[in-house]
Amino acid sequence: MGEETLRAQPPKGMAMALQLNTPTPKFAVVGHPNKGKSSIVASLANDDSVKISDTPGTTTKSRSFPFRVDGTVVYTLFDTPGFQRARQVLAWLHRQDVSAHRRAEAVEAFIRAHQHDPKYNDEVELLTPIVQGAGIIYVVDGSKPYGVEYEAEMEILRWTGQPSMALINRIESSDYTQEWRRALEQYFRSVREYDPMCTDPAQKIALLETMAQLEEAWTPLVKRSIGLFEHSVKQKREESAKTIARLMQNTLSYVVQLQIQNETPSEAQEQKVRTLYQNHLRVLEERSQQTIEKLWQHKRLQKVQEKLLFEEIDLFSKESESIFGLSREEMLVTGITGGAVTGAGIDLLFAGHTLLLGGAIGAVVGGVGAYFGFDKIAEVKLLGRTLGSKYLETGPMENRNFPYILLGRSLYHLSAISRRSHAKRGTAEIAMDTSFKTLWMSEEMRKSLEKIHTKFRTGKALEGEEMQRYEALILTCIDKVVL
Ligand SMILES: Nc1nc2c(ncn2[C@@H]2O[C@H](COP(=O)(O)OP(=O)(O)O)[C@@H](O)[C@H]2O)c(=O)[nH]1
Ligand SMILES: [Mg+2]
Repeated sequence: MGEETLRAQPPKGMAMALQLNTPTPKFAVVGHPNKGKSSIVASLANDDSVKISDTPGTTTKSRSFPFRVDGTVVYTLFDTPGFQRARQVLAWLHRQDVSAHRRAEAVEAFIRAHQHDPKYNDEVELLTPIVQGAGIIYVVDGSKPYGVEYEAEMEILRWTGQPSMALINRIESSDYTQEWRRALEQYFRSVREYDPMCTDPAQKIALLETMAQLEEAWTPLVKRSIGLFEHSVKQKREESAKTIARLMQNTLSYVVQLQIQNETPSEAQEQKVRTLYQNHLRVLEERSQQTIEKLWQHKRLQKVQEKLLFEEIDLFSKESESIFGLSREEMLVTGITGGAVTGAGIDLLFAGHTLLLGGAIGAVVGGVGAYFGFDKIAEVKLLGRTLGSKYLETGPMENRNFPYILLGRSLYHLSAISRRSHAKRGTAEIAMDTSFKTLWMSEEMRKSLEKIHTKFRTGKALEGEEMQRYEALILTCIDKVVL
């Protein structure tokens, strides 16, 4: 047994009472090497620290993953090494020549006899949590044909006498589910399909329902975990809405000042205040994304997100617009109908039409940045103060399109995070297409949002009730983009 198996996780408060009365349900996820056992544990435990690898034999120790909802341990999963010598183990068991009612004892005897035998390390590791009371979740790859070599594994599991079920995980696209079903149903009362890469809560809930039925004593706790899980999904959405609403308010109302000594600001000073402004908005967006990743329990992702996932959609990069998927015309329309037409707005509208005709507009309006309006996100103003100090100031955000770009990016990020399975490793390519916007942005929604964005632009904070209304609007958008 790995050290971590013994690492007690003290339950808190209400959880304590529950745990004292009923044993915490435990499930050992077992099977052949490289069939997705660790992936299933990661998905069921909402834990992206589970070791998942293409190399068979990566897991050599059983490791426990307590699944907590709001600090309450509702069940514990064991990730285990795969069977290596199932046939020899079964032969050993047969040699014990015991009758059916003593088979579980024979398995225990096997573990005792081979505790320190490296040859049977993996079998000892995987059987230990089972003989200590864990239910069995036997995992197979339904994209590979069934074979008799699995029968020794299933037979050993049957000898333990523990409640058990089988999961068919299709790693590749070929489909041998039917033949697997016929074989598995001979050994297991319930056989289900499960895809650890899919994050639809409905799939997980259906599996939990089956797990709840495995053992009567576990039913209330596992059922409770379903309730808590559903509640936590709702809570994550609400917290995400609050986080995004706060980001919007903080970004759109942000103002930065730079004190200067000279009478007329230099080009460099103006550039500096612009850079300060933009960098701060980037930091705000980054922090908001980190908050959301943490909320959705992507601990690992947090550290690598810049490099792996999101560098393509840097807030002020030219790619932002195309990734967000607003056409140039649509962006301009958003800006124009959003409120009074500003000078910059008219310029943009003009520039936009020209460019849409395919002219070399760069030379006329000063580059793509100007065209998209990002150079005019906020005017740099010179403010005089008493006693001769002068300030360069920029903010709040004037660009009418910007809020929708930022909101779109936030929703897209959230959608990607909520769909990212905890079993997923490595880089994911994410590319927003134009259809994304249509999921959450209707004309009605835009109008409601615009009323509030207009207030943000004045730089004042919203009253509590107004902010709640804004959060509710964002939650409506979230419900449309999150599974
Ligand atoms: N595409 C895909 N890959 C999977 C799936 N399940 C597992 N894998 C991959 O298969 C490999 C082995 O998975 P792992 O969970 O480590 O298997 P284990 O050895 O049984 O624990 C890893 O590269 C996983 O990313 C699946 O449902 N779909
Ligand atoms: Mg593994």
